[in-house]
Amino acid sequence: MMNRRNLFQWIAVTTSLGVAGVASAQTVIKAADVHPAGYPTVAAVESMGKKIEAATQGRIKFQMFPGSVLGGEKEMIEQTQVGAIQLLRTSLGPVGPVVPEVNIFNMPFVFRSIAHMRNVIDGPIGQELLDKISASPAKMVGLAWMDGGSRSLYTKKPVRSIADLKGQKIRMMGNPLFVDTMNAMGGNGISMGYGEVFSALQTGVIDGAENNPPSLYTANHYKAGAKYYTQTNHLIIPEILVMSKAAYDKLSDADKAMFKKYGREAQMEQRALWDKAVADYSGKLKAEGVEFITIDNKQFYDATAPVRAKYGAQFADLMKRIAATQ
Ligand code: GTR
Repeated sequence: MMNRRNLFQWIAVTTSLGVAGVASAQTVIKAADVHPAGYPTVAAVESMGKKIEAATQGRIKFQMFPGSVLGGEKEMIEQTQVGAIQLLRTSLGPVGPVVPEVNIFNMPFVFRSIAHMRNVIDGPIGQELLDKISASPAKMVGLAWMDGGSRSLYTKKPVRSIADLKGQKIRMMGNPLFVDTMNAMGGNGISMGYGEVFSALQTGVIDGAENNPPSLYTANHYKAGAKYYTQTNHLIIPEILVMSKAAYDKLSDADKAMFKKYGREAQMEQRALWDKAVADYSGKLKAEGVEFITIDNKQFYDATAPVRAKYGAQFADLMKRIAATQ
């Protein structure tokens, strides 16, 4: 007769066996994002996860941890490097301090437009940068790109000319390049995590920040007083899907190829969701009383020339190739 103890042992053994009765080790992929459920990046990675679960009949399982539940991007990058997170969608901004080669895409006005950025990331230069991440000592594998649109300023006091920005404390992502960018634009760049921006706005630690409309809306920063959105479009930073090298190295060659294939599909799927999100959230922000201020951004382009010179010197050839990309 099976006593209680045996029963538990039997359950433990049968659950560790596959349906056919052979041991089947299940690989669990923990995916993480600072954005909430439903955000384009989260939705596209979830869809990638479903495809991989279906293709492997559940041998590989996905768990999505959205909304910064595993920490801010800096912390999540560290967790990905040590293998505690297997798949991370992050802005390229905070990857710069870990893999300096990617800073080429983090420079102000390096792309002429979002269409230009997309052509670059979809083409050979995009692939080269993904490969540089994988070849670097950072213990991460570059899988695919995502779209973060373009970033503009949002402030409590309106910025209608470059002079209005003078001395305003503006939160930037954690990368010295961005602090230099804001300082060159006349503001006072302050580096902090995304999750701290809301209270920093409320308490007056900062006067504003900069981001795309979906982030401004979903992170509620406009509710903390940042009601003026000045269309500087000073940064067009692609986002990235990286895998922990420890997890990637454990995959078979066929599984590695599958992650890359579905990663690329996620890149395209996110883009369609993104364009819709930018339109939808811009409308919602306006409905909430956020004023969109148009401004000639040539003055911001000119002001940031020293930043491109400082950080771009090491990427001179690449900058030429980016400029030559249609
Ligand atoms: C968003 C981006 C996030 C995060 C955030 C930030 O646009 O999608 O990955 O980097 O900006 O400003 O920290």
